[in-house]
Amino acid sequence: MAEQTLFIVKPDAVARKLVGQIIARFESKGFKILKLKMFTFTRPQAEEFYSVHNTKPFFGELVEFITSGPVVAAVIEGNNAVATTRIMIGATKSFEAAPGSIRGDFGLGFSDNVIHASDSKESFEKEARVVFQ
Ligand code: FUP
Repeated sequence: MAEQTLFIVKPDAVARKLVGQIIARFESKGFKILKLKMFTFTRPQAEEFYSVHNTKPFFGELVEFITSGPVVAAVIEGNNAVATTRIMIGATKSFEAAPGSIRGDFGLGFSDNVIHASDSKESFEKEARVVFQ
């Protein structure tokens, strides 16, 4: 069943010129790109985007990192989009992510872990609102 989700190519991956390769994976998989935007998170926007983590000890580091440079955000559509995209991005700790996943193939970091993707329909709706207004 067609479903939508959102991913964000994070500042580390944009700086490393991985945007094209990462978007290509979603196109190759069969997803349709509905929205695409390059921008730099403002601090309030980042705090809202990551509000679910605002009591966690790593919140400051997370906001610092995601505001550190431009990102590329996309809304994509396809079968089982939320769960399939989470499989494609791999485990949160890039250094433990399986080879073949985006984090597994392109990253070694933890907060600087190449890509974000919504983890539920509710997260998608909130994140798409924060990023695309
Ligand atoms: P994910 O959904 O895989 O991006 O992971 P989480 O929602 O658990 O974490 C959100 C972001 O916080 C991740 F990009 C990694 C970062 N993070 C840290 O930097 N330190 C931690 O201890 C936990 C998460």
